[in-house]
Amino acid sequence: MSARPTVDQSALLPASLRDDFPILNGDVLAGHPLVFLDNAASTQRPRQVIDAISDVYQRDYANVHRGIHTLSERSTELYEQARENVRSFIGAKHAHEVIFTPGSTASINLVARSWGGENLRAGDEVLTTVMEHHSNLVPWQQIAAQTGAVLRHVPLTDDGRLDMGQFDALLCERTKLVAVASVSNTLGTINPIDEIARKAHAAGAVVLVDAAQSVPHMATDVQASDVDFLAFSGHKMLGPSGVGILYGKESHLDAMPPFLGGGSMINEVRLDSFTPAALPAKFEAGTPPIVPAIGMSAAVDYLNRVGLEAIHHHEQVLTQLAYDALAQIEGLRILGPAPEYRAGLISFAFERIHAHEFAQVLNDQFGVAVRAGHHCTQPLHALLGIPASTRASFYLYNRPEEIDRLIEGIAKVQSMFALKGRRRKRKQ
Ligand code: C6P
Repeated sequence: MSARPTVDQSALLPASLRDDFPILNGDVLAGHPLVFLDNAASTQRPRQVIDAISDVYQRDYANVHRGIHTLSERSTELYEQARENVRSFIGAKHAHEVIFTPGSTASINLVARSWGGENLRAGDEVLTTVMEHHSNLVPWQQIAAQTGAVLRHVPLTDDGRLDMGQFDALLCERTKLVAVASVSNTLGTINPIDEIARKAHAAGAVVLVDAAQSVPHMATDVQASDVDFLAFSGHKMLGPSGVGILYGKESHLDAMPPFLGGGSMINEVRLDSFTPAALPAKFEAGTPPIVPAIGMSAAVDYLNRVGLEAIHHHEQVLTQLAYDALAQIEGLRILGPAPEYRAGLISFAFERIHAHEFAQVLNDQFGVAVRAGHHCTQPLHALLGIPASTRASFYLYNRPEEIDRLIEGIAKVQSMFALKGRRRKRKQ
């Protein structure tokens, strides 16, 4: 089955981009070239990022902000340049509003513990949504249990978008913080962050955006969107694992207590007390993710060269192709809204085949790597009435031919399972 004729493909990025990614060209799965459609979990790295990492270790590595020797100065300079690069990438006002963390999860926990611990009282409300990743649910549950704050959840419309009527109804003077994903990692839904921030601020609430699934794929401007906090991960945007970002407005970060204590985050330590360092060091206790941050900066350079607009358009084409083809498959349920409301990922479920079994065969026999499971959105899956789903997620290096491989694989795996089912019935 070919999905291709229906969609205008002129917005696709050049296929030659793939040459930058050694893993896409070097590896073979199940005798087939690798079709990597698990980019929402983690992306692959271009040679430019791999080289940047290798170069630091070979030429410039030492701990940062500690030594006065040449290598420490060099690695400090690269580390701080990385911060400045990320600042400009997300449109932040100051480089010290960019905190390096181990990833989105760590960034959200930092805000929940530090901002939440300081600002939430019994009866205050944190408004989040039913489509959140566990990383934007559990930290709020934990701090709510400690402070007596109450969690509220914005429900979905029938087609898997945020019910903004309910958002308006739930937002009230008790709401102290709104925590929402810019893109759902399961439904693919793009949420109206600017509108949410505007309304939340009008109600006196602070806004945290879990941008793990949007920063890698579409242009971000934290000042234009007027968000208070933004969290994302390097490994989902061509960078290394082990590094992520917490963006926070200076006024919030300045007023928040340090989250972790230790080296680097202090101004002065006495035996029984300390004074915290200024931003951003206040939130970067211990040795930070030095080389991952420098690698992430190289990933930012790569994304800037290709262009976030172009990447978004490329993914829209792939998503439309996949959606049109998946929608024709009998017994397959697409989760989430129509392509115009979604980013570059599609989760789906089968009536009679478990997602894990399905994804395993798709990988082992057809070389197509997708994710199966609850994607760390168990409450959302429970609401949808399914234990798990299969997810195909796209990035700048994916091609229409790979969507064809996915669709062909699905058809074949479905007929394999149907045959197995018939045999089992005959035996009974
Ligand atoms: N989602 C997925 O397969 P970390 O693991 O800290 O880098 O990112 C956590 C996270 C937070 N928010 C959203 C919306 C996410 O999608 C993720 C990571 C991966 O969907 C791994 S569970």
